[in-house]
Amino acid sequence: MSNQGNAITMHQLKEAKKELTRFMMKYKFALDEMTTKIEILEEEFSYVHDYNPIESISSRLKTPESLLQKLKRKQIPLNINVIEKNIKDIAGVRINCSFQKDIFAIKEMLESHDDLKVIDVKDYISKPKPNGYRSMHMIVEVPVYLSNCREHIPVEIQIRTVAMDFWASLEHKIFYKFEAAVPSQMLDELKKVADQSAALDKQMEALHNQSLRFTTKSDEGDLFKALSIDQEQFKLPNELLQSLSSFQQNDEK
Ligand code: 0O2
Repeated sequence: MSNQGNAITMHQLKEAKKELTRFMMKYKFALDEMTTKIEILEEEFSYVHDYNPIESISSRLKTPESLLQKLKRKQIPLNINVIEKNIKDIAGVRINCSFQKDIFAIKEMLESHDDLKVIDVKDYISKPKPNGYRSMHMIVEVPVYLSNCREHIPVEIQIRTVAMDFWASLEHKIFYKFEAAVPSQMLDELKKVADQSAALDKQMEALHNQSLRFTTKSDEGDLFKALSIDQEQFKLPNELLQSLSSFQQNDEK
């Protein structure tokens, strides 16, 4: 490649690629931090509570093509500092839950972490989008420790039920297929299905709440026999449990 006039040299291209890689790496580290945090919440929840509210966790880094499209759409100049200030969803985590109440519980848990800074919340559950889209969106800044500094990197967290996720992925596929020009009859149907799906979510949550009020004989029998951590069963001496209970009773007085 020539170095004359405005032509970009191979060296400049290599440097630009290096800068972009360094930039994207920070988001990957933030994603790793965030995913670990959520996996710990998930694990702790399943030990301490009766059920695990997290069905699945997935994460993604925005692809350079998708980032470029977004920059063009929003008319943001192709400059790393400007991108950093304006685009907050380069790192994204999606949490799928069983029930709507879990979404709010997870949101509150994340808000209570002092090392995270919540910079934006969009609650499309209390106020769904006109097309029927439902989900909780949070942008949180995660501290990332690099060799010579600490940076606060934004991560977009989308929290939704499995049903909301099913709807969103169908709607996304339809939108992609029709290149955004979806026939109005299909848009109406999508909205109807979103509302029906939300009603079903509510009914299933109510059923689940009813079932939590019942404890079966076998639940009670198994409860105090062993402590299970990381798929390992630790036999639970009755004496230890009894003494801990009496300590707790004294503390409560
Ligand atoms: P992708 O492929 O997920 O990266 P923003 O453009 O982010 O600054 P916006 O659009 O107000 O501002 O953000 P919002 O409302 O928080 O939505 C961001 C993301 O939520 C989208 O990301 C989608 O993933 C999802 N989303 C929002 N609305 C809809 C919807 O109506 N249908 C579906 N299926 N998903 C939606 P991106 O950047 O569009 O794409």
